[in-house]
Amino acid sequence: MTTITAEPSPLAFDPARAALVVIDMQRDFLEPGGFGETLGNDVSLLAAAVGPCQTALKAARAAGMLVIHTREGHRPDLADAPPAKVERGAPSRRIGDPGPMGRILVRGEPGHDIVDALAPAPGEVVLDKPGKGAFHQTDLMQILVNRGVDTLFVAGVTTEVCVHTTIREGNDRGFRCVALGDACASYFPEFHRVGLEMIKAQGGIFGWVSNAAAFADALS
Ligand code: C5J
Repeated sequence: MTTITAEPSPLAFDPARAALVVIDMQRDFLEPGGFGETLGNDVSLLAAAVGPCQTALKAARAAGMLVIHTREGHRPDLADAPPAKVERGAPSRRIGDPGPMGRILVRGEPGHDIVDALAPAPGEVVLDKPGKGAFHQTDLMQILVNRGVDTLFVAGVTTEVCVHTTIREGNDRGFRCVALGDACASYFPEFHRVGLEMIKAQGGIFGWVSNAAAFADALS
């Protein structure tokens, strides 16, 4: 067992029963020309999470912890993309439309890849998900049960969308969920700040908030 400094309280955990889940650090969200930019966002705001994600990945790999990378995206025929998602809003390009990094948010396209700086290592789980939450329509629960995982450290983008949804899903499924705050980012700095506040409020209503350096310290 080891203990991580976190809010609202320190958390003791067994690294052998924990996983690092890195959410959607894909070119489609972090680089110009992808899904994030089609929605009118300044994608450069997400770059702040890359260094802390590298710190967390290095620590988890050194500790032999289960590492899971997720990717949000859809089948090329969009059969798994709800029309309510595809038709929403007024993006410059819709899901499935061609863009400079291939078709927007479609599996197998360059934009769907994880950014080079955070490329999965051999043997790490890469989990494709059609929704915002990593448990929705994926085999994540089975993977975690098979490994006896009880604690999730969650990093990635965006804080208030896919990170939040995954932490809420994980909490309801009985996992202790810890957001590594500086390893998460949002197109909306205020949403990032408040998103982290929401997790740890009320005694940790659905989890804990820590940071990448504290995660590395706990594993050293
Ligand atoms: C969004 C995500 N923001 N990965 N996806 O649409 O948070």
